[in-house]
Amino acid sequence: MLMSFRWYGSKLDKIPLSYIRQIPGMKNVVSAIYHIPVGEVWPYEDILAIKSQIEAAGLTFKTVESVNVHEDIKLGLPSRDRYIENYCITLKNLAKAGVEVVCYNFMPVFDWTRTELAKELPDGSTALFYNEKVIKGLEPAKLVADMEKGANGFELPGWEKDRLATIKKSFELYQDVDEEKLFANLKYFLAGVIPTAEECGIKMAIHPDDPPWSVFGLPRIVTSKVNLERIVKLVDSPANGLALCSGSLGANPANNMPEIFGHFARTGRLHFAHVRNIKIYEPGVFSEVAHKADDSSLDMYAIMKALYDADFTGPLRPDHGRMIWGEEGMPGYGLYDRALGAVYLNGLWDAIDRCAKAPGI
Ligand SMILES: [Mn+2]
Repeated sequence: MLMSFRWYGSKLDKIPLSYIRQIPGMKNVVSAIYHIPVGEVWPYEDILAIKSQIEAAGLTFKTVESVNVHEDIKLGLPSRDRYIENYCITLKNLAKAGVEVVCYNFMPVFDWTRTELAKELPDGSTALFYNEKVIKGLEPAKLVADMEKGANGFELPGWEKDRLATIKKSFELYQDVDEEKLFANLKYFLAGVIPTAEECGIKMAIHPDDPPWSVFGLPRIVTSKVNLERIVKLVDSPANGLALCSGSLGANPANNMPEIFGHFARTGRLHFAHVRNIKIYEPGVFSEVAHKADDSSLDMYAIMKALYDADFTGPLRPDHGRMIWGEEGMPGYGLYDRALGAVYLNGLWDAIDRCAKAPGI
């Protein structure tokens, strides 16, 4: 696996690349072009600019998260063809710059959703928190306002202002889109982009819905192993793969994360891994916790072992971290706890590797 760290570019991210470089075992940066509106082409020069910044810091830029999918594609509107064409040009530009994996998601209207961005944990750290009961009594517009208020002045990924400006209208448009329609729209998108991805050597990686169930009555389909199997077969190509995220899919205890990671890694459809821990308090109520958490719901060792046993060589990153040691950063994306997460995962990997190669020592 290629240990990676998400970075939002020098304008949006206050963490310098030189600090990321100092995380033991850190190799690769996961980033994106943030100033181009969703649906428009990412210029090759802009991709080269961020790549050269990253490489100057001694890291590689092989993974993009995310090239967002325009809402018209998810809705299946006639204008989608233009956006799919643009998406293909962006893929070609990324491939030309050496990018190998492109992550995206297919969640209607909202990206990842939480009801609290700084829930205090028993040790005094804060973490992202989700409570389905709170969502049920909330207007979507209020959730958007709460997310913005709790973001410490950062624009949260997936919660960009232009995306949310038309939220009311978006809800109206989704009245006619159920899960089957969303599957059909995803298939149309994949049929449009996968041939280009194949041709230029890009691996497409769809991120699970977070949380992996319907929010505000909107359809969500990237939620379970059964649906993931269906998605990789919509267009049956090795370029059509997954970005599995333990903290997203794992919020539903019915999803056996080590088994799912192992299965898709073995079948060559796992292109990107997000590994983090959560604690489920009751169905639909969970918080993110440290990677090493004695009181948690996911087995980090079993996930890493499944990836190791499947010879997973793709990028892997710690996902959302807690806020610790007084750090004031973008919720979920501070330096300290994500760095601890990376080191913990590297430690597990090294130990698994050592045991496999020299058992008994
Ligand atoms: Mn993730």
